[in-house]
Amino acid sequence: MSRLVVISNRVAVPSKDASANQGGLAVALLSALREHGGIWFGWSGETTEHFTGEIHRTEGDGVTTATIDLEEQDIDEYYNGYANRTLWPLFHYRIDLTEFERDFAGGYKRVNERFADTVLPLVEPDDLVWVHDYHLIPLGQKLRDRGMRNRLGFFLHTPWPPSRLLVSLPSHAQLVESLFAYDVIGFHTEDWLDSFRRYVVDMMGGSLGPNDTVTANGRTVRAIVAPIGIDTAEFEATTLSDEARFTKERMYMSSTGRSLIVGVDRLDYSKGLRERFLGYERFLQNQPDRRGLVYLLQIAPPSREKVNTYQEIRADLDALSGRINGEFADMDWTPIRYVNQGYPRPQLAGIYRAARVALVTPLRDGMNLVAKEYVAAQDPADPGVLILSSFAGAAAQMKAAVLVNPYSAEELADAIVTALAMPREERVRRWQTLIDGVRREDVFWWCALFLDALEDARVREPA
Ligand code: GDG
Repeated sequence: MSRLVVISNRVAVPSKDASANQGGLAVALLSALREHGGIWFGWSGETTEHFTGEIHRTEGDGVTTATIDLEEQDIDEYYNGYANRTLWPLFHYRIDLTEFERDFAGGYKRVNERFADTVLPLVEPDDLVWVHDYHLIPLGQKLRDRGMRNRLGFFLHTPWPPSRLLVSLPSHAQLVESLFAYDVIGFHTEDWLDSFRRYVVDMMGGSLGPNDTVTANGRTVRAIVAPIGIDTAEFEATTLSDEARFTKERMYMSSTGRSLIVGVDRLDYSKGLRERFLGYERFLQNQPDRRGLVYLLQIAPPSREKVNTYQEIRADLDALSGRINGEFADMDWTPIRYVNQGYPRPQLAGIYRAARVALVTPLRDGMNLVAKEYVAAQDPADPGVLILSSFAGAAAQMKAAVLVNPYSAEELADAIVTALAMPREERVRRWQTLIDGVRREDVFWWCALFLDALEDARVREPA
C-alpha cells in the first residue's frame, strides 16, 4: 500500500484522548494516515519574522505531522486575504463581499510556493499526495513545476461556484488551469462538480470523457463526487457518554416543558444566521400561542475574527438577537440563547440529543456536517426533526429532512411549525432514512472513495 501525504492549511494534532476537540475530518484523515503510514503537512498556526522553511515534526499515535511557520504578511495576504476575503465569499456566491486585491493574489501564490518547496523533499516517489481545500488550489501545479510525478489528488470542501460568478475573479483562468495538475479532484456534490465541468467546457473549450474524466489544454483529470461524512459510530457512542447525558439533563432542567430548537455553526455569513433569526422571529410573530413553549439555542463560536465581514456579522447578530429578545422575552423566558463559544464534542452531542428541532440553514455550504451530527445524536425511539437548507451540499443526501429555502422567513417559520407538530411516527420514519445514509456514507467511506480513485491513477512518466 502506498504511503499517504496529506497537505492542508492547518494540521490536526493526533491524540488518543477521545474527548479531544477533533472534528470528523481530522479523525478520518488521521485514521487513513495510520493505515497507509505517512505525513500530514501544513501551517503551524505560528508566525515567524523571516520565513526559513524549517519543519517542525511531531510523531505520535502512528502519525507524523510536519508544519511550517509563516510570516505575518503571508497570513494577512494568503490566509486572511486571498483565502478568506476572496475565494471563500466568491465560492459561497457572495460576490458582494469578495475583495479583489493584487497583494492577496501575490501572497496566495507565494505561500503555495513555500508549501511546495518545503513539502517536496518529504515526499517519496510512490506516495499518494492529497491536497485539501481552497487555500491550496495551485499547490499541485507548483509541485509539478518542481518535478513531482506522484499521484496527486485535490478535494474542495466548499461549493464550486457557477462560471458567471467565477469569472469575476481576475485570475480565474489560471486558477482553474492549475487544477489540471492533479490526477483526481473531488467535490461534495453533483452540483459543484457540474459547475466545474461547465466552466471547463464553456470557458476553456474542454471536453468530458468516460470514467468521470475532464480534458482541457491537453491535460485530463478525473473529477468525482465524494460527499464527506462524519465518524458516525464514534458520534453515536459519544452521545451515550456520561458527559453527553449530563448535558442533555442540564438542558432539560434549564427549560422545563419547553422545546429546544438548536443551531450550531461557526460564526460565518455563509451559515445564514441572520436569516435564521428572522425566520424564528417570524415564527414567534405568527404563533403567539407558542411563545414561551420553545426557545432557540444558537451556538456560534467566532471564526476568522481578523476579517472585517466577520466582525460586521457578529455585531449584526448581537443587535438582532437583542432586538428579538427585547421584543418577545418575558420575565421567565428568553426566546433566543445566543452563545459565542464552542463546547466539547460530548456536550455538543448532548445538546443535539436534547433538541426537538435542528435548524441547519446555510445560504450556501459545501456539505455541512452539523446536519449529520444532529441525526447521529437522536434517540431512535423519539428522534427530533432536522430542518435543512436546500442550498447545503448535505441536502443532496438528506432528502428526508424538512428542506427549506433559507432566504424565506415565511418558509422557515412554517418549517418550525411543521417540525414541532410532526407526529412521532413520521419523525421516526424520516430519521431512519437519514441515519441509514449517515451510517452508510460515513467519513471512512468518503476517505476510501477518494483514495481508491487516487490509487487507480498512474504515476507520471519522467518529463
Ligand atoms: C467546511 C465546509 C463542509 C461547531 N461548533 C462547535 C463545534 N463545531 C463543529 C461541528 C462540525 C464542524 O464544527 C463544522 O463543520 P461544517 O461542515 O458544519 O462547516 P465548516 O466549518 O464551514 O466546514 C463545510 C466541511 O468543511 C467538511 O468538508 O461540510 O461545508 O464549509 O463538526 O460540530 N465543535 C465543537 N464545539 C462547538 O461548539 N466541539
